[in-house]
Formats: sequence, C-alpha cells, structure tokens
Amino acid sequence: MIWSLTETLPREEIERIQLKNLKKTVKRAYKNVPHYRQKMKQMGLKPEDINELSDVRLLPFTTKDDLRSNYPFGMFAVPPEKIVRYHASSGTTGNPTVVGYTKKDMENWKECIARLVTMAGVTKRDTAHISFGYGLFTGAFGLHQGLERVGAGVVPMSSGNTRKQIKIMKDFGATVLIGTPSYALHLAETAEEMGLDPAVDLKLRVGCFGGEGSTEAMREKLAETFGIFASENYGMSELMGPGVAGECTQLSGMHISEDHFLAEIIDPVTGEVLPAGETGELVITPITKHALPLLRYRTKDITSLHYEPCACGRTTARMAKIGGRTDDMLIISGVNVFPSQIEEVLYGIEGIGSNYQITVTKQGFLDKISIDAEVVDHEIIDSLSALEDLHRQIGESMHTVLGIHPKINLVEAKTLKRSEGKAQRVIDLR
Ligand code: DLL
Repeated sequence: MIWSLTETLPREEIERIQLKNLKKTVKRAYKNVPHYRQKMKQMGLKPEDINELSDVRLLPFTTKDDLRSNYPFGMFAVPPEKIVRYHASSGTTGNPTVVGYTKKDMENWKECIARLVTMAGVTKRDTAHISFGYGLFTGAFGLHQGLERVGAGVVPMSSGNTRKQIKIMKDFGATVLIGTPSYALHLAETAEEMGLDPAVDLKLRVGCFGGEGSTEAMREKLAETFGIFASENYGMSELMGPGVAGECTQLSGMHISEDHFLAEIIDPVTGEVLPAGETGELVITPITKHALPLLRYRTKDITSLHYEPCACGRTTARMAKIGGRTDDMLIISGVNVFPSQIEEVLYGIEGIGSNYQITVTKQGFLDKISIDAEVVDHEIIDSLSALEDLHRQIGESMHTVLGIHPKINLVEAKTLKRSEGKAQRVIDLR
C-alpha cells in the first residue's frame, strides 16, 4: 500500500518539488538564522544563487558542532511562540542537540511516518505497541503521531518492564511492534522465557524497527520468531526524527521521503559529492523544515543511494543499510553515546584518574556498556564507604548525561593498560 501519490511521481516531478522546497528553505535559513546568513555571506552566496538542484553543492555543510555551539535555540528560524514541540539527542560533549518543530513541521512529520508505516503494511485496523522510550528521544512520539494519522490504535508502552510489555501486547492483541531491533529480540526471548511462543501467542504481524543498525540475520530472526514482516527505518533527530526513510515490502532499501529530504552522498574526507550507487557519508538537507532549516547536514552515517524505481511502485530514492559511521558515536540499544561525553563526566569527578576504558558487549540481544575508571585518591581507596559514594556519584552522573546506566568498575590507579600510541578508549566486542 502507498500512503501518498507523491511517493510515485516521475523523477522530474520529484526533482521539481525538491527544487521549489530547497529554494524556500535556503531563503528561510538565510533570512532567519544568523549562522547561515554569516556563512553564506562569507562564501559570497545569496539565496537567489540556488537555481537548480545541483546548486545545493554551493551551500555550506552543517554539523552537530554547529548545533552545539548555537545551543539551545541559536539555529532556530522561528520565535519560541511558533514552536509546539522540542526534542533532543546526545551531543558529543556537554549540551544535547536540541530540535524544535512548528505546527507545520509536526504535520509533515506525521505525513512522513504515515508513509513509512503504510509501506510496511500497517493500516487503521492495526493496534501498534510502541516500545521506544517516550521523552526527549524522537522515536516514540514520532511513530506515535504518525500511526494515529493512519488511524491505528496506539499503545504508548515506552521502554523497559519487559515482562509487562509481553502481557500488554498479548492482552491488547497488538498487531504491530515498534522499537529498536535489539529490544524487539529481547522481548521475543523474554516471551519465550515466560513460556509463550511469540509467533503463536502474540498477534503481531508487522514490526517497524529502527534507531540503530541491524543485520539481515537479525531481521530474519525477528521475522521468524514473531511471525512478522520486519521493516527497517532510518532517521535522525536533527533532520526530523524517524520519518526520513523506511523499507517497503520489497525489502530493497529504505525509501526516502524525497519531497521533504534532499539526499547526497559525499566523500567524508574531501566533501566531494559522489555519483549514485557509490558508498560514502549521507548528507541531508531537510527541505520543508520551518523551525530548524538545516543545510546539508552531515549525518556521519555511511550508505549509498539508489534511484531505480522499486517494484512496489514507488519512485523515491532508496538508501542502503547504514554500513557504519565516520565518527565514534556508539549506539547502545538505540541510545546515542559519544565516548567524549563519558570522558567529560569522568574528568569532572574528583579522585578519578585520566585513564579509563569503555567496553561494549552484547548480552543476549541487548547492548551492555561498562566503564573501568582508575581511583587515584588514596584516601578513597582505603575507605569502602568512600568508594561506594564515588561509585554511586559516577553512576548517577553517567545516567544524567547519557540517559543509560553503564556498569562502573572502579580499579586501582595505574592498573589499566596504557597505550603507546593513540589511546584505544573503546573496545566494542559486539
Ligand atoms: O534514532 C531516530 C529514529 C527513531 C529513527 C526511531 C528510526 C526509528 P537519533 O536518536 O538522533 O534519531 O539517532 C540518529 O541513529 O545518525 C544513525 O547513526 C542511527 N540510526 C537511526 N536509524 C538507523 C538505522 C533516531 N535504521 C542516529 N540503521 C543516526 C542504522 C540508524 N543506524
């Protein structure tokens, strides 16, 4: 099923809409965001210089650092009274990246999600169980409002409390599961532990997963264990949240809502635009955003773009699975974590040394992160209660900053391995 005929327009028509929307976005950014006006002036560029789609290449790139240095609302193009929603995601250090939405942005967001869930086969007859965490993360609210737009019955379960999730899914007869693929696998495992066969005892028929990468093997496992069609979705808070791209039943890449997002692939080192089909860093210009009109946002996600029409009837470009990132961001069960945030917390705590080690593992299907930190203060080392206080303090600070609970191991000074060259702070064993 196709939600909007826009998804099936001939290529020239899609590009005509993209150019119209791009021009409006550049004008909005230039007029209302000092950061862009200044950048474009420095480059000798005016909004009127954007006359064809390929002129997007004339525009400056935007990075997470730009959002960080304009924290919280410096990149917004509208006054606060126009904002009806805020969300945020992890910044590399210190401040999170804040995003805002106007009423129109919210309408567009719902539309993009309605397309994604329809692509996966969701209809108004479905009951959708949302196991993304509700809060500043865009995942839960994004899917929630788009599913309502389609008319599905939404169960806003949020994350955690896994056994209760299974009971509610079973009792409410959920037919659609929304969440990260790793948590969905954990749900399946827990259902089995509870003596249930997820494919028989639950009524699920579709899963819309995303927020983190997953392998084909994970998809097959999800499809088989729950007896569902499992689709993958891609998105990013800065660009909208979920809603940027998603898979149809052909499973041949994630369709991008191209009337809302102009996608490019660049060489991450030179910044040069690469031809269709080549692998590089995904750069996206959201072209209908009013609150936060970003130009050429560097996602740091590695993928490729494919423009041949899909057998499903859609003509929109498809992006391949994300093959990795160009930076060191870790995704721990859907939560973005930068090693620099961990370092900042540790360096702010008295009695902790400058050497630390982050280890990421998989326990069952869930990601686990542990942090080894050296205690350098001898008075603390000699006192059990001081050690416990320190342990608690680090745990609480990590939770405040990262939104997750890493396992903290306090070790004696000078016991962690020193590197001779670049310190390898992160060991990812997943
Ligand atoms: O994860 C938005 C989202 C929520 C998408 C729910 C889909 C479903 P952020 O928290 O800002 O936004 O994280 C964005 O997550 O740059 C990718 O590195 C990663 N990511 C998101 N979806 C996928 C995916 C949401 N399908 C960052 N495959 C992105 C691989 C993904 N990585």
